Amino acid sequence: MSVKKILTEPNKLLRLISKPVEKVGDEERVLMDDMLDTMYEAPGIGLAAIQIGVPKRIIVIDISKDENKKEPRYFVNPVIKNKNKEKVKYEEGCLSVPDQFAEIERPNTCEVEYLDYDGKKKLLKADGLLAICIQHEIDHLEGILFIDYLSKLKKSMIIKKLSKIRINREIF
Ligand code: GNR
Ligand code: NI
Repeated sequence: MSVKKILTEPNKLLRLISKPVEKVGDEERVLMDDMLDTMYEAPGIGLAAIQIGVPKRIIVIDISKDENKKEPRYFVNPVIKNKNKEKVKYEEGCLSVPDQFAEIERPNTCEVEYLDYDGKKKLLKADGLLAICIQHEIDHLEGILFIDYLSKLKKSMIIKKLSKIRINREIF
């Protein structure tokens, strides 16, 4: 179990399309454990493998509020089967877009088919924050960040800010 470095925009790796996992084996389980450690440490409610530089279609999520009752969820090769036509707005953030937040509109419920930690096929009906988080994480697998849904102006302002922060980090 180890905490990895989270990549931040602008980083080309975040734009890769992640590859499907052929078999959920020990290597994938070690990766999922590391992702969870990294997510809890950040802290965040979800993480896609590409955020720690691994282009595999794996995400982890824990939306539980109580720190003493962790509810980790693992999704390998997740596919959204059914999106609700009804949309909801939610103020989103992203560990790869630090300190930036924006209201994003997404379907309010969805069904997702995936393999679990043991490689077993599952179907989950999600709503509320879980539905939003699943969609945010699956976007990462396609190289999409929430800022891509904003106007060109808002998006470029955010990228400009993040680029400056990066330059400052390199100097100091
Ligand atoms: O920690 C996170 N919080 C969050 C809040 C609203 C919508 C989506 C998220 S996911 C984010 C962690 C992250 O960047 N996952 O990719
Ligand atoms: Ni994110």
